[in-house]
Amino acid sequence: MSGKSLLLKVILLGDGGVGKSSLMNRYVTDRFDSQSFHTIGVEFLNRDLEIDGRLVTLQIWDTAGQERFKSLRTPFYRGADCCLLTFAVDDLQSFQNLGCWKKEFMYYSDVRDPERFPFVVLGNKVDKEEREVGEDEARAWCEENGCCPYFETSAKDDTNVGAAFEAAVREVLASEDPIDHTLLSSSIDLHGNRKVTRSSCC
Ligand SMILES: Nc1nc2c(ncn2[C@@H]2O[C@H](COP(=O)(O)OP(=O)(O)O)[C@@H](O)[C@H]2O)c(=O)[nH]1
Ligand SMILES: [Mg+2]
Repeated sequence: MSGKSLLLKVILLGDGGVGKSSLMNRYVTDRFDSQSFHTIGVEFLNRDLEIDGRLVTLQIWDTAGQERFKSLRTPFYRGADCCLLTFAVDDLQSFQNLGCWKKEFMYYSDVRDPERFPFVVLGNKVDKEEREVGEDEARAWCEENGCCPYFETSAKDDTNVGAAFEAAVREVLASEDPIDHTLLSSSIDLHGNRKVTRSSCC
């Protein structure tokens, strides 16, 4: 894809181990590696896509390690256009922490219009047989928390990963004035060298 695109920054938030880095890497590089993703330590990856005839550069920020570097939260979150709240369907605690991550994001990101800020919820690892969180339960949480779209994903099987990121773009395009966004050339950026660790909310 060539030409100018709209730059949208999306942030993956959620407990350590739910699959944030795996989702980002599945979407951007179409790969899944059960061993090495948590050692790559990239800050963000870009992927270009076309949604409803518009060229978009999705800049996906992976938030590992923020709990150890609290001062980095604000610059990480600031300027985000959408937040992907992620839990693993085989990890009840990660689901129970969603509200906490949402609150933390609102607090540190300093968004202009909290009521209208777009969130998308991802229940990851649906390929696993043992579940601790049902789809109905997750959908009910989304209804109660601003009616955000919900996707059951698997970074491993590539289930709904593209659909979830595309929904994030649609949410942003539907909710915001696109003049706010920077125009960019198409590119893929590998940036940063942060050591990735398990994180948990609050
Ligand atoms: N079965 C399964 N395992 C996954 C999936 N996504 C991630 N994982 C595994 O879960 C672990 C944590 O994933 P990672 O992406 O590092 O989680 P993060 O800490 O949220 O970035 C790794 O061993 C991944 O291979 C998935 O969709 N299905
Ligand atoms: Mg990670």
